Amino acid sequence: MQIRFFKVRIPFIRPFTTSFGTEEYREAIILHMNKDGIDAFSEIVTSFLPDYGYEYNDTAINTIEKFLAKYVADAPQPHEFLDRVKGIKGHNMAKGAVEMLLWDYHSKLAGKPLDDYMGKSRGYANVGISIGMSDISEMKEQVRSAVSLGYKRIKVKIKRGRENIVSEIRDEFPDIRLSVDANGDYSYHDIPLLKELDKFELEYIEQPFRGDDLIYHSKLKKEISTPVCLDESITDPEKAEKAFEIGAVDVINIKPGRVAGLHNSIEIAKIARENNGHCWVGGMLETGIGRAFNIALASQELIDYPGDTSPNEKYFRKDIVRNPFRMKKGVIEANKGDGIGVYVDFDALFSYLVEAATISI
Ligand code: OSB
Ligand code: MG
Repeated sequence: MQIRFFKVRIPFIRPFTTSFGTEEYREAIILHMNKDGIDAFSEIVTSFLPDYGYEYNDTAINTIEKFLAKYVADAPQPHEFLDRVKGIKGHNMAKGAVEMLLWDYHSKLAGKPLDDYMGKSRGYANVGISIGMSDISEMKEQVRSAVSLGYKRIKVKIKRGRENIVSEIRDEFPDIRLSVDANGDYSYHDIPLLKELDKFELEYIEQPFRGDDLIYHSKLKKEISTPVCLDESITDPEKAEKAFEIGAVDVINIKPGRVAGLHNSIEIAKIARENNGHCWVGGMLETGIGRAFNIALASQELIDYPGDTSPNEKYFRKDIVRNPFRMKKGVIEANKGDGIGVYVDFDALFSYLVEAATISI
């Protein structure tokens, strides 16, 4: 059997800026495997830089080629695959891409849409949007447009020193469900600064402190009234347990890539529920392939908050799938086709291609 890699580079319509930097294009890696007549796909959600986490595109490809691919030849169930690679530390995004390839394969084999195959689905995802940093007038314009399109929650990126983004947007939009994401830009000494944000009635503040922290987040939670959401810090179900145990978190942004796939994503959603917390599904600026996994997960009844699963047409002029998601009134319906239910547009994919490789297993 073979696994094929396609590295594509898709320019963003407008650059995406977070506290860790600006990206002008998304360099995505698509995985493909054909087994017993079934074509399965998935996407590695790393970027070309180790900026969100330590993994990046080339480490992910390398990890899959060297250490993970051999465990896929007999197409194990996703959880069996995770069990087999337990001894390989970290590299969750590499593992997650392979794990999701197996979910697509098995749901197609079962003849079911992924959201139904995975668990109890409501059949649609409640959708919010993530807005990158730029000058305040441009950000307000994007918020205005998102509100008029019906997004159920608006998240804006912030960083230390740009707290004015919050006051400016809250002033113009007093009633919207608003959140902020700092991608770890604040430090423990900034707690007074973060306390200032309480008056803006944010739905939550996402990842104020470093991606490896739980302790300072738990200290922060004692000082502020705004709920705390963790993204980077929650790398597996055990981390989620610990975060609730020490009072470091109210809400979890679940990204299947970050936690090594959908199996752990569902475990984390259960943990959030058991602890009276909340959870939603985040995004990594994926193509329509990665987005399909996110939408299937976000459709699960266990997921109770609107996520960052906006259609990616605001990022890319042309997707690499023939049936990209469309949002209506803040809702995206899960695909009805087998598996991820998106169909790859190979002309589009090849037009963005920068590298391809095949490994035999
Ligand atoms: O922290 O949620 C994040 C994009 C790249 C890296 C980190 C994050 C994000 C987003 C984008 O917020 C959300 C989306 O995919 O629409
Ligand atoms: Mg985030």
